[in-house]
Amino acid sequence: MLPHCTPWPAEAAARYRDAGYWRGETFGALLARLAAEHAASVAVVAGPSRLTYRQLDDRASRLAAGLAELGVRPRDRVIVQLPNIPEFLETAFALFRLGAIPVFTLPAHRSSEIVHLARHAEAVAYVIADEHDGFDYRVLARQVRKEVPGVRHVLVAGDAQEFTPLDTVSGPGRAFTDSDPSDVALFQLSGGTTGTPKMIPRTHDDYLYSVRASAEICGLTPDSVYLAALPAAHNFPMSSPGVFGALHAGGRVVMAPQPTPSVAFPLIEAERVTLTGLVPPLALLWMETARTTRHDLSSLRTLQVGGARLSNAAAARVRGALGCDLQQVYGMAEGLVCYTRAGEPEEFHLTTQGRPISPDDEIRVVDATGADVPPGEPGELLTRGPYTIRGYYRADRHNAVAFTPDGFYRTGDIVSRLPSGHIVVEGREKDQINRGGEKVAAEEVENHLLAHPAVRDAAVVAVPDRFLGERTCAVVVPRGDAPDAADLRAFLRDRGLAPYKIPDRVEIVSEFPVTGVGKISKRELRRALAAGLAAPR
Ligand code: OOB
Repeated sequence: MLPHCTPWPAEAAARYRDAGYWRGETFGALLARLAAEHAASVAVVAGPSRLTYRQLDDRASRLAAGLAELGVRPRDRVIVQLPNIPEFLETAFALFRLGAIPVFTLPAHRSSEIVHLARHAEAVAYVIADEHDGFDYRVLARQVRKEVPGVRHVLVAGDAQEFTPLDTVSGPGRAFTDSDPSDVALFQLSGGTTGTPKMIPRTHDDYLYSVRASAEICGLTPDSVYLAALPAAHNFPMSSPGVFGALHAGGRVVMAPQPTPSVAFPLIEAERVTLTGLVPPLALLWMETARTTRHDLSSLRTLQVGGARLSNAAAARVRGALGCDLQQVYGMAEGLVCYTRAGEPEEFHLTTQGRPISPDDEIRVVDATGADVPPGEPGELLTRGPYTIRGYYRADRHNAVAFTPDGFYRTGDIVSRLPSGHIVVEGREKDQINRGGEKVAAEEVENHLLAHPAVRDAAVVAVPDRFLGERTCAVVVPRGDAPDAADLRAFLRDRGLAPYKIPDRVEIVSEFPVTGVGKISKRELRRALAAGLAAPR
C-alpha cells in the first residue's frame, strides 16, 4: 500500500477476499470491462455531451497517455477539483488507468483547503474547470502554484489561459500496467474534527466492494439512470451507489451542474432519471417546488436522502410530494454506509437511517468509557469492516485517537440500534457542524479566527436551523475593541476558507462558560445561543 497509509491486518484482508468482497479488480480494469460489455450504451450525459461506454473508455485512455507524457506517474497524487461536467469521469478514470491517485476536493474548496491538501499529498498536478458557479478557478490555481511549487501542472477544462487545456492532454491509446487492487485508488476527504482536512485513502478492492454492493442493494440495472445532483466528489453521489454504482451496473449517469430544481427537474424529465441522492435541505426544496412544477418527474423511482438527519416528518412527505420511494442513507467517506432497503416495512424508511451494506460490517455502540451500551440505548457508533479505513493518510497522531487500538473507526455519531440492525442517528459528539450535509470542523474555523488580531478566543458551534438543520455560529472573545461580523467574515474569506465554513452568525462575549476541568463548555454555549441570549458572562 502507498506509504503513510494503514493497511488492513493480513488476517482481515484474507477474510474479506475469501468472502468475495475484495475481488482483485481495479477501477481502470472495471471501465475496460464495462466498455466491452456495454460498448454502445450511453454512460454519461452532461450538458450537450453524451458519451458511450466505449467513448468514455477511449477518452480515459488517451488522457491517461497524455498525463503519462507530461510525467505523471503511477501513485502520483493529483488534486481534482471539478464540478459535475463530463471531464469529471474522464479525469477520474484516466488517473485510475494510469495508476495515479486522484484527491477529490469539492468545488466549494478554496486556497486554504487546496494549498493544504496539495502540500500534504505532495500533489504533482491540479485539475480544475475554468469557472463554475461564478468562481474563477484559474485565480485559485495561480495561488496554489505559487505556494506549492511541487504542483507542476494545472490542467483546465475550458478556457485554460496560461495553463494547460485538459483537452490537449492526449496521447495514443496504449497499454498501462494495471494497479495493485489492494493499493490506494483515490482519496476522499474527511468532514473532520481537526484543524486541517484529513485525507481518506480508499483502495480499489474496498471502494469497488462498496460500489458493487450499493448498486445491488439499490437495484441498479442497465436501465437505471442516476442523476448526480450533489457534487460528484462527495462520497455519497460518487459511490452510494452514485456515479460509479450506476456505471458498474451498466446504467447511465446524468451530471447536473447544480442541484436546484430549476436545473435538475428538466434533466429528470428529459433523461427519464430513475434515481438520485440529495441532502435534507435540497430534499425539502425539491418537495416544495414539485407542487407547482410543470416538469414530468414520473420516471423517478427512488429519492435517496443522506448526509444529515432527515426529520421523520419530512420523510413522511416524500412519496406524496415526489411520487417516488424514499431511501435513507447514512454513511461516511471513511467507509460505513447504511441503507433502508426496498421491501422493508415503510416504518424503517421513514424513521431509521438504514442498516449497513455488509454482513461483515462490525458495529459497536458504546458509552463514554468505551463499554457497549445495552441494546436500543444511545451511544457512540464504532465500526470496522471490509470498506472502512484503518487510518487517515499521514496522520499518525490523529489516527491514535480516531481509531481504537483494535481498528474500529470512532464515528463521533450518537446512534441507537434496533433489534433489526437498523440505525437511528440521534446526535453527534464530535466537534463538527453538519450544515445541511456539508461538514464544518469547529477547530479549523476557530484556528482561522484566532489569527485575527482582534480575536482573543473563539468557539464555533452549531445552532439549529429549520432549513439547513444546523448553521454555524462563531462565538468570539475580543481583544480590545470587538471586531464586527462582516469584518470577521471578510477576514476568513481572505484566508481562502471555503464559503460553507464562513460562520452564519457571530456573537461577541466577554468570556466563555467553562467545564469543571476548565475547558470551554460548548454544551453551555449552545444552550445559551438556543435561548437567544448572548452567552453567559
Ligand atoms: C456522508 O459522508 P461524510 O463523510 O460527508 O459525513 C459523514 C457524517 C456521519 O458521520 C454523520 O455525522 C453524518 O455525516 N451523516 C448523517 C447521515 N448521513 C451522514 N447524519 C444523520 N443522518 C444521515 N442520514 O455524509 C455520506 C457518505 C456516504 C453516503 C451518505 C452520506
